[in-house]
Amino acid sequence: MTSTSRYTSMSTTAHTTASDLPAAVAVPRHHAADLRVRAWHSEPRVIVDAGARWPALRRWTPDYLTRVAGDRDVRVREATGPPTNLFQRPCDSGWIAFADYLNWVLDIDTEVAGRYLGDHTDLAHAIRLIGDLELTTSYYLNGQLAAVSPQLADDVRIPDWLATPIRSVNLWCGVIGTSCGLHCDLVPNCNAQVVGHKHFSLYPPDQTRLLYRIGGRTHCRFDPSAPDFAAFPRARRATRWECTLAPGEALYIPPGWYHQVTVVSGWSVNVNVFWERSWPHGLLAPALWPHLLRLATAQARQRLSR
Ligand SMILES: O=C(O)CCC(=O)C(=O)O
Repeated sequence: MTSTSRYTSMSTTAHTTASDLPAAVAVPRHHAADLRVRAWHSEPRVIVDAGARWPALRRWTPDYLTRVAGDRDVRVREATGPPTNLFQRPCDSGWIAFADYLNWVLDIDTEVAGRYLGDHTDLAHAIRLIGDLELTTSYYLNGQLAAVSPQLADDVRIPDWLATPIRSVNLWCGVIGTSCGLHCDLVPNCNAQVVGHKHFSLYPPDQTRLLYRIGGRTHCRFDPSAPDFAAFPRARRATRWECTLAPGEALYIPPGWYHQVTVVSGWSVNVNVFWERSWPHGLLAPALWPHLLRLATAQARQRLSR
């Protein structure tokens, strides 16, 4: 990682921004005690107190993260330009000490602190700001939490929303404007915020036709953070849901729901939990059937080859 020539002068260009999107449905907000996750039919929910008892919430300061995990090697995605849509764009990945990665993150956090007077919910502002920084290279950390650090894994509490086994628990850490790109997962997902704020644009599985999926993949070409309705006209008709998570809050994302997740604070750390799918999950969404069939075939092949 280089620490030079990251910042150059500000520039402005005319383009469509997230503020040009049609109004969205606000994801309903619940307390954990009231949450019922149903396999057949479910919708996203923000759980406002999901992380209330996580030790991570009070422990994960830069000093603590550096002390307990700073010398661990972590794998980061690396791309030229700003850190937007890092799962759709060509990326390299490489290993770096967590402390060095955190230094890069906190350096940018300091840089934006002087300029960022937003309320940490404004997606368009976050995207504009990271564009203005003109990063020549950007990075995103995403790895299995226990592999990054067993001690950090002890600081989280897995929600008991579903009876199926846990598939993976992942750590995400990035700077303002970082996003994964619009995609869906085929398994139930809880995304819990520990440090900073993240914005979620979500679309139900029945909107698939309007989102311009890439080939047979679960990623989309349409980008809600820079909506290009000339190239993707059907997307204007797509029903979008949205929410922003603050520390201690979590979002339940049912299988098949498309989501684009974007950091809207200087830096962000969050943890996501994937559960195994119980069999009815996703069956009511025909757009997912080809993916589910592929998944079932791959699993059957795996079992046969054992
Ligand atoms: O937090 C992110 O950037 C991406 C999270 C995500 O894609 C997920 O939870 O499925």
